[in-house]
Amino acid sequence: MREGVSHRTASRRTLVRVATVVACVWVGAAALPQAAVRAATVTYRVVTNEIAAKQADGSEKEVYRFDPAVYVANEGDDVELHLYGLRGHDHPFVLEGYNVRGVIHRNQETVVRVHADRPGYFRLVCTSHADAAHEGPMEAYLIVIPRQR
Ligand SMILES: [Cu+2]
Repeated sequence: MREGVSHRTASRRTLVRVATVVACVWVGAAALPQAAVRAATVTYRVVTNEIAAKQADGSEKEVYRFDPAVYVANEGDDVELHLYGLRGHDHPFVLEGYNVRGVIHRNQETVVRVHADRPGYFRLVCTSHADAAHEGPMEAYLIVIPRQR
């Protein structure tokens, strides 16, 4: 019987402790800015790819691509793009909107880090292969989802 009483007491104590922890977390989360609660580091591993195909007239056509080419983040996240030069030689690039420029060299990794403080849709463009006339378009898309206010 004493065990039963003791058990009930322990349960009440446990309940009070759990309620206290939940209340602290709740109040703490409410006191922090939303970005601090949700922010994360989002990492994408990307390679430069080349697609070649023989055409009906016998000629060879090739294009360069970022692979994968869509990167999604929430506003407030830190984004890391690990860009590896798998195919092609140099790929100079610009991440529009964040005005980050760099070059991806063959067999090397270039890391782009941005704090996604601007929601929207931003192109990552290789300036050597920017359009169909230059074996492109070699472009990718950073999509930053706006924070709910
Ligand atoms: Cu390129």
